[in-house]
Amino acid sequence: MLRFPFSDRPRLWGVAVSHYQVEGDDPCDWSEWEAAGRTRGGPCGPAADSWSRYEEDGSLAQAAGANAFRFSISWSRIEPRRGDYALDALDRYRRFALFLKNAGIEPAVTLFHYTHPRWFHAESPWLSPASVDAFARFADVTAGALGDSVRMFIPLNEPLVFLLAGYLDGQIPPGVTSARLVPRVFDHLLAAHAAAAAAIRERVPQAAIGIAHNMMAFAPERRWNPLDRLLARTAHRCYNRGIVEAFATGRWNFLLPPATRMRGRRDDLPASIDFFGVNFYSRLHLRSPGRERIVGDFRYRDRAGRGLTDNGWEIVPEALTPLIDEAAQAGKPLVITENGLADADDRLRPGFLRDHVRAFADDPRVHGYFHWSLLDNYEWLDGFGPRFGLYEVDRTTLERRARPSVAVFRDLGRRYLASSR
Ligand code: IFM
Repeated sequence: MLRFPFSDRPRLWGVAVSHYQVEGDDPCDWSEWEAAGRTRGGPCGPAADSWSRYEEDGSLAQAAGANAFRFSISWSRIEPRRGDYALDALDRYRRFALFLKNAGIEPAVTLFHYTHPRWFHAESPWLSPASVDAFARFADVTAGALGDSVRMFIPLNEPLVFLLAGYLDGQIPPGVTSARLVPRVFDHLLAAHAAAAAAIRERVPQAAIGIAHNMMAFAPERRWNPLDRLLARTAHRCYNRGIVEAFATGRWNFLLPPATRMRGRRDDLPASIDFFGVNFYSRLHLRSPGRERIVGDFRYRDRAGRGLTDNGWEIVPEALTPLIDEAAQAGKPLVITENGLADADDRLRPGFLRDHVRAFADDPRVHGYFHWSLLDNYEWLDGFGPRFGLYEVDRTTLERRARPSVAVFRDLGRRYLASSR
C-alpha cells in the first residue's frame, strides 16, 4: 500500500494556506468572534477571495515551482447545519484538488484549522465526547468526496495552539479560560484525530495521514538564571514534546504550567499517522518569576541578530535543527508543514528561506517543506497587518503580485527536488 513518503514523489516542495485566512465570507464561529469585536485586527470579510480564485492560486503555486499545495477545508461550509452536508461546497474543494492534481501538484488537505461551524460549540463542544463523533463524520464525508484526487490528509492543525488559545487564554473561539477543562479537551482533540484518521483510511486506503504540530524554540531570558532555564525546559517539555510523545507512544504525561497535569493514553495514536508535520516559526525567551503572567514573561528578542519580522518574531533558523531532532522521536517521516514570516517589504524573506531550507535540506528524515504562506492572508487576531505571502495581495483589488522571494523559493525548490533523484 502506498503511504508516505510517496514513491512517485519522494520530496514535497509546497506552499500552505488555510480556508478561513484566504477564502472570504465564511459564516462560522470566527466570523461571530469578529462581529463581537474580539479581534485586534478587524473582520476577515472577503480575505483573499480564494473561494473563487483557488485555481488562480494553484497556478501561482505552480509558477513558484511548488509540487505540493496544503489547504484546508471549511467545516462550516461543508456542514452549515448539523448533519446537513453542502454538496456544492464539497464539490468546490473537489474541483480545486483535481485542478492541482492535473497540474502535477500534490494536494495536502487539512481538516481542522481553527474554525468551527456555528452550531458546534453549542451542540457538540470539545468538552463533550460528541465532538469526536462529529469530527469523524466530517472527516468521513470529506474524504469520501475528495478521495479520488487527495491522498495526503492532516486532520488537525496545531491542536495545542488551539487548545491553549481557545480553552486556557480564551483569546480565540470558544473563548474559555479554564485550566481545569484543558486536559479533557486535549483528550477529545486527540481522540478526534484518531477517529478522523480511521474514517479517512476507510475511504482512502492509500492515504498518508499526519499531524501538523506547532513547535517553538524556548530559551532562558537570563542564561545564568536557573529558574529561567527551568522555565524554558518546562515549556519545551509541554509545548513541543507532549504531542511528540503522545504520537510516539500513545501516552502523554506532562505539566502544563503552572499546575495542570496532562496525562492520558490512546493506543491507536502511533499508527494513526504516516508522517509528523512540524510548523516552525520562532523562539521565545522566558523569564521567571512572571510579572505579566503567572507562568512568567515570554518575549521575542533579536538574539540571533537577524532582525525581527514585521510582527516582532525572532528569526532563528538554527533552532529548527534541534526541533527536527525532537520531532523525529515520533518515529515517523517528517514534513515541515509550515514555516514563514511576516515581511511586507520582502527584505528578510530571501535570507529566511535560504537559512531555514539549509537546516533540513540534507536531512534524510525530512521529506517535504511547505512555506507559509502562498499569499498575504488574514492573520487571525492581527487581521491583515502581518504579510506572510510569497505573493502580495492588494487589499483593494485583491490582485496577487509576486514578491521577489518567489524567485528565491523557486530556485531553492528546484535544487531541493533535484537532489532527491
Ligand atoms: O497564520 C498562522 C496559521 O494559521 C497557523 N500557524 C501559524 C501561522 C502564522 O501565525
